[in-house]
Amino acid sequence: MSQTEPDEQELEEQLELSTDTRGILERHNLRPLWEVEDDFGNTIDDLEADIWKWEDIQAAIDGVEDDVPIADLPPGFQRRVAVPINASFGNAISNTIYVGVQTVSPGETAPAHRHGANALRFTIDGSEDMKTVVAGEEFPMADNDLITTPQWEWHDHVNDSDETAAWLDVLDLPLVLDSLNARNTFENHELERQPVTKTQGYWGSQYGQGRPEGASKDKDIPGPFEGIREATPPHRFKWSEMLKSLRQRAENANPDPYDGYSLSYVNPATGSPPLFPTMSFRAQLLQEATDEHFHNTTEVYFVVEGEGATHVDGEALEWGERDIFVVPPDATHHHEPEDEEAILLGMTDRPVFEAMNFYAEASPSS
Ligand code: 1HN
Repeated sequence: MSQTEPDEQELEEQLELSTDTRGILERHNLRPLWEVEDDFGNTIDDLEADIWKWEDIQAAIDGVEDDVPIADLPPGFQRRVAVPINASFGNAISNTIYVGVQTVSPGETAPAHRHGANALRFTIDGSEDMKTVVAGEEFPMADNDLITTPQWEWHDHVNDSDETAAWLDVLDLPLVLDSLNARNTFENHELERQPVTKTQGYWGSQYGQGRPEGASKDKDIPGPFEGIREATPPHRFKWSEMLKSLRQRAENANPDPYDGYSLSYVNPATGSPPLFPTMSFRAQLLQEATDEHFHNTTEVYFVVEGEGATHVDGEALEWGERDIFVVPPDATHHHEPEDEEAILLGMTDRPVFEAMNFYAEASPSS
């Protein structure tokens, strides 16, 4: 501290409030800003980088599957899920994005419900006979398919195959429940399985080549939310097609310096990213190390294929297939595939920042 700056003691004396003023403030639950400003931003700790290895997740979901049938779960979300918990946050991998790894055994159903949080499934072990039913349509879950469960759509998961299915659930749950405090937007369906009222392919067909008038409002069940953006429809992004698009990109375009050959999933209602108003998703093909950068958003990754490392503020998170890791806000990071190539699913809360004109990004050298 320089000689000319008043010390804290002096400052507090200058700011001494009269007994009258102090009394008025206290009686009416008011506080001077300078006495509370240090409390802002302290409800959660700084998020830290972390990684969950697939072999540990696998052991956990196998154990949970052996021990607990879905039908025995207590009332609540009724999903058999192992949830990566970031020790620096407490109840999810980050303070905006939640991920979990869910299993459904052959013959089981995860019962129908709906909620205000946006969700998607990214299939880890699936098949055409493992179906998530969303808004009246069965969506087969083949490996690496991404299927949306937009807010307030009924959804249940039905395993008609003879293998246990596993997938990644991604929701904007911490944002919706912890920050927005929107806790009363959850409802169980009266039936375990919602009636299938649509033919397979219906939702995709209405948001592909042609669009009915007022498509974003064309939901069977109107939600309690008045959205200002085009609502994301239920949609299956087949991995076979996404992979083809990635390969075409690698053949014909230059890689993004930070993300490699990267395609963001589009909201089929708008034809552009983000997939949800709160979260955006990228399929990223890495063939060489990316450049370092940092930004104020949180990024969560799932390793679709390959091995490598992501360097976060000098610390290496070494990853292999199906690992899950998180890169916190403002951390300088870059990716380094180990062999020829790797593919990541990148997940970000950037749309929330962009909605507030608040997104910021830089590279350490600039
Ligand atoms: C949910 O609805 C599912 O539908 C999975 O499979 C995980 C975690 C919290 C809240 C709702 C699902 C969830 C969830």
